[in-house]
Amino acid sequence: MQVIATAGHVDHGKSTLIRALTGMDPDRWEAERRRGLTIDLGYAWMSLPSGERIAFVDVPGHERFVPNMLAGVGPVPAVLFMVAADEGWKPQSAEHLAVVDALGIRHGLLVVTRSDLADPGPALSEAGRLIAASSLGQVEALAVSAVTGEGLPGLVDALGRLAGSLPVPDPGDPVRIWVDRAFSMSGSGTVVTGTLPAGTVRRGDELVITPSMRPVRVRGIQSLGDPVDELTGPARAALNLRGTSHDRLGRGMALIQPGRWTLTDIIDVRLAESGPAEASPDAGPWLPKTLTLHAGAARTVAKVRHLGGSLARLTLREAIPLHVGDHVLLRDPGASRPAGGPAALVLGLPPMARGGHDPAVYGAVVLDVTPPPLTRRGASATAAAELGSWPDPPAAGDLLRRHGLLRASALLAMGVSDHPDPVSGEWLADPAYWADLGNRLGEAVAAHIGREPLAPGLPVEAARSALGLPDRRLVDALVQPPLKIKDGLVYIPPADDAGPAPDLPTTVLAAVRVLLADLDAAPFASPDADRLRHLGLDLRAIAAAERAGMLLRISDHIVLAPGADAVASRVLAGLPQPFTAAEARMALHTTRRVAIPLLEFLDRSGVTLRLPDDRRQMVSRPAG
Ligand SMILES: Nc1nc2c(ncn2[C@@H]2O[C@H](COP(=O)(O)OP(=O)(O)O)[C@@H](O)[C@H]2O)c(=O)[nH]1
Ligand SMILES: [Mg+2]
Repeated sequence: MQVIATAGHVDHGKSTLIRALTGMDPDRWEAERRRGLTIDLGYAWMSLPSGERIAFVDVPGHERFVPNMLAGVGPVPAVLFMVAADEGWKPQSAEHLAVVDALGIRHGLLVVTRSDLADPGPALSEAGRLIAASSLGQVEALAVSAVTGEGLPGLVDALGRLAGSLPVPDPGDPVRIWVDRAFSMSGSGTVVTGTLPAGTVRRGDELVITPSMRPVRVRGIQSLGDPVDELTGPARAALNLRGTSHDRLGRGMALIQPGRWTLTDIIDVRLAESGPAEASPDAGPWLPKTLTLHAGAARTVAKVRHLGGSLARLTLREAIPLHVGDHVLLRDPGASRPAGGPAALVLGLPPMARGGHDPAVYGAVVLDVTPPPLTRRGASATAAAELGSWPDPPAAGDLLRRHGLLRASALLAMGVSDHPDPVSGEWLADPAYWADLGNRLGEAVAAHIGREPLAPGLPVEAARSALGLPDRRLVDALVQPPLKIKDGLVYIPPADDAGPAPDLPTTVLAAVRVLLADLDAAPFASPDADRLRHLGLDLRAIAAAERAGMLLRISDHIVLAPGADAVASRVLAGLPQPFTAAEARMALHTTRRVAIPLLEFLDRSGVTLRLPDDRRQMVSRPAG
């Protein structure tokens, strides 16, 4: 099945065409039929010659009912965009196209209706040109008359091609049914209908209703009028629910698969690319303080905080189930500005698409559904700089860089299932943050020894709280040599090589052991000033450690493990002679900060000779 929504200005023949295609009247209400005006969403369906079925969601074109239109179009992958031959492009043609574009809908047909009333040529070319500049791009275009029937067989063929070209979502995708109706039916109880964009729902499934997160059981499923045992999206669904009554349900709620969505009332978004008209990139898009946010069939009020560039933080009045990468739409309901006004700058459509009328509609992509609070000074700018580099949709690595640590289940609820191996249990960590935590644990243990030389070690709970970790098991996973953990204490065991312990204060000894463990993993990654300071190693302590033979001091600021100079000279002897400092740096896998003082140290030790052109050459081949 495919689900396709209509779009287009009021009275351009949308409902009439759906009636002609399906034999069903999408105008369900008596008032709609009496007035000949679609007010609410209508539903009708047909079978293509291939057997594939198409469910139509017919939307109102009148500007007063744009919220209903949005609820219909929000969850669908394709639209039938209609323009009347005798009227041409109109304000709601522009507004509906802006909506389609903001939602990022990429599939559709252009149908010029009422071709018996006027030459469809001008409407075809004007609408085709405007649509081509939207997310729909080049679409197949045809002219029809629902009155004479002309063009209808061609439209059915085109619908077949459109249906065949639509992406096929994975049947295992998480279920999120956007509710557009809820009612009670004698005999079956509570029924909700909605669009299921992807995933599979089965009879007997337990789903959760947002925003209350109350669980409900699917007692029965109907689709296009027939009972079915299971249904895979895209589809129109009517679900008979146990565990709730219809008056607690309504449009904009969603039925979601537990654990697969984040119910959130605060999100970071990227607004759609602004057109070339935007004057100053630093000023960012002009945005009202409050907008209406539409996601799927849901609608709520969003308080807007501009972060910088095209990035904004939105605080929602009601929580909505979202994934990162979801397209949402922001609308200024009160806005009616002259075309080309500031809001037009972020519309991403050429001015003509707006038909001289500014619909004040913004598209946005959700980047983070659990954004960290912006408390520190300059936090907005930092957030904008960080989010600005994220792809759409963001991946696990991006989210981890921002959050440091995340449970795999939380990431799944954000809509990201691919992730690196956990560091412990289901905890995922950003590699740089994790390495930093490991360093800080060593520092915390060394500092603890300094404060309480006689204590057997740092309690795990104290370590957890010192590092601000959410789970004690993360401390276990962070313990690396020389640290050990036993009986709930993290400690540094005495070195097991025999010989008298160097005559150093316990604090210095503990800190040096932590340093040597770093250098064991990366022999030429000399600790930086911060690391030395955090470990409590000042110049005096370093000099004492050097006298005790535990560290090799290359310069005031560069310390390595004893023997690192011999290792370096073996590596450098393997290079084509003479060699440059850059070649040495690469061979030693280190930075200029370490390579230059190390080479100077080797010069002084008579291991290398510095040539007039600044290259170096080994003086004597090492024995080993
Ligand atoms: N002559 C003619 N009139 C049409 C055609 N399609 C629709 N109409 C008329 O146009 C008016 C608006 O149609 P409707 O389907 O309600 O438009 P909607 O608001 O876009 O759903 C109605 O009076 C229809 O009878 C057509 O192909 N030819
Ligand atoms: Mg209609």
